[in-house]
Amino acid sequence: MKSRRDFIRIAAISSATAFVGKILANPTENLKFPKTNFNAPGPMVVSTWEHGIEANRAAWKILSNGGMAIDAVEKGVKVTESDPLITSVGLGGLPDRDGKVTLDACIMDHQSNCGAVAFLENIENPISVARKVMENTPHVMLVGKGAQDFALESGFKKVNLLTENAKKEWEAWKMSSKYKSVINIENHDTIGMLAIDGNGNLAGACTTSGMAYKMHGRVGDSPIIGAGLFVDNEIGAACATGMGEAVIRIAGSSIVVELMRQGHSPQKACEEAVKRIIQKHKNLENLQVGFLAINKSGEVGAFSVYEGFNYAVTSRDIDILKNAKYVKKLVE
Ligand code: SD4
Repeated sequence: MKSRRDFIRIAAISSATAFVGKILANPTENLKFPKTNFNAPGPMVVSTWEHGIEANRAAWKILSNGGMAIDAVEKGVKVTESDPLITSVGLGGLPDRDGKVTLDACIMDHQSNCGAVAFLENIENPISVARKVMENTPHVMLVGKGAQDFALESGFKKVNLLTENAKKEWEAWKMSSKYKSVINIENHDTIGMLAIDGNGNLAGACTTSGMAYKMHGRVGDSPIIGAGLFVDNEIGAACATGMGEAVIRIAGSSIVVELMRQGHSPQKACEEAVKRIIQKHKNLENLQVGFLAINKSGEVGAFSVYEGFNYAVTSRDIDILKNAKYVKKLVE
């Protein structure tokens, strides 16, 4: 059976075009970019998968008004977290094999400040909790009950994240699964978002409900700084999507940034990291991983093991969904 992503096209989105049209109609309206002492490329935001289109628009509102990259990425991915129809992030995410929705997220700014939460239940916007960990605690990561207690103390409300739709899917999965966690190409779609603001500063955010039907307590790469996300304001930023275990094994996003530091373009850096994943795994069945990266000049790169990975790019000039290049074709 063909997956929906087999058909995903490289396309300018028509409503997106309308949006860009609005921006281009008066490109400097509301733009208050402070002067910079280097050649900043102008604000832009990139993010993983189709849900990145909507998320980018929320981020772009901030960037195009002279806001900071860190605010843009938080605001952007919250859109995806709060959308009950997206079954791989936040509210509406598919649960673990015990029927519990557990969320992972992290955020990183241009000064290498970072915060993360993992195995967090009943909180709709884990990215904002991660930001509070970054700003209001001496730590980088809080997990499980501790993360939830911190969220509640910080004013977040408890919500039921398991929607009727996700519950139905989980119940159907239970009928055939034998309680076995299996990663496949369809059951995960993290949002990773990277932004450059008008000051030329970078930030990133990554948030997910993780692999569907995972073991209770399992944490993937997405909340791990250096694996699911890495930002180095001197060089660039990268994020990962796909099988978290494989990404962690190669310290994925930090490797992409290091490859850029050594002079590779974002595209080449993503390709090298994917190659490394392929080298480290004998069995590539269902092992989808995709990387997305930007550098300080605003160049973008993306690459995945299998076809089907796509990403959204928004700047003053474009607002599009692109297909990433890949190593392997999906077979029917
Ligand atoms: C995880 N990397 O939990 C996440 C899932 C994901 O696109 O990225 N999906 O392993």
